[in-house]
Amino acid sequence: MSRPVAVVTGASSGIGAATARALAGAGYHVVAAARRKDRVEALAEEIGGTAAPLDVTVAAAVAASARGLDRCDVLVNVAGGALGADPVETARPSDWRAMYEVNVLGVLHLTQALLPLLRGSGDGVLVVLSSTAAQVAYEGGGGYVAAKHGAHALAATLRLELCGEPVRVVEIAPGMVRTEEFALNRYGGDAERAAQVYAGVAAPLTAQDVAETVAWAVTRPAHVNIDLLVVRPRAQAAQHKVHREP
Ligand code: 8X3
Repeated sequence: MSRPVAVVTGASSGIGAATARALAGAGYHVVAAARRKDRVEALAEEIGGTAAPLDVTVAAAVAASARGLDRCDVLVNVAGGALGADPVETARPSDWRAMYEVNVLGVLHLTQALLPLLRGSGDGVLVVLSSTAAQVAYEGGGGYVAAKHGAHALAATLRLELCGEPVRVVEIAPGMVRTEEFALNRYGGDAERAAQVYAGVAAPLTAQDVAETVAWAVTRPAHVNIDLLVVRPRAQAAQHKVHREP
């Protein structure tokens, strides 16, 4: 029998790339999806998977890519991110629109394209990587918080709609994770501003920490649905409660 297939979006870096590696290590044939072709090709070669150069915000491209698959057991929606940290009063609507497109509509497009295969696998698992921003608001986080609340709502709704079918819907909500790009993208490439996010925090989570959590969740027995798993570094007790060394 062929290996089970896992599609991972956002696989060009950070949590997505780490998840692709973790699932390959767990025995999946991984389809690594992201916009940056060179990156997903290198990763696919490294892990013996398939590269899927893809923009999750383009429904037609997602559908076309899905048509090339004849099996999908696991879908992990990692593609996402934050843009800006301005208060609501002065935030850029274009940033909000872009965050909604990738964090919510991206998940919708993948879900619509792959649900038939997930269902057909007899034990499909659909994972949404949300965030602790899917649970609480914070100043300057409005657009990202709104988008991640949207991703949470999508997962919760889908779980209700699929109840009774052989598809599990898992939400993983990480708190502070230090990846090479998340904060850098949020602050438009300003490395100094990005570094402040993690200043004094002895050990934020790593992409690998989250990837291992995803791999654990999807490899539970078929009757076990990990609805929502919040994972934070020990130094972060709540969104605003972060221990920083002086
Ligand atoms: C990222 C966590 O605190 O930047 O999903 O919103 S936070």
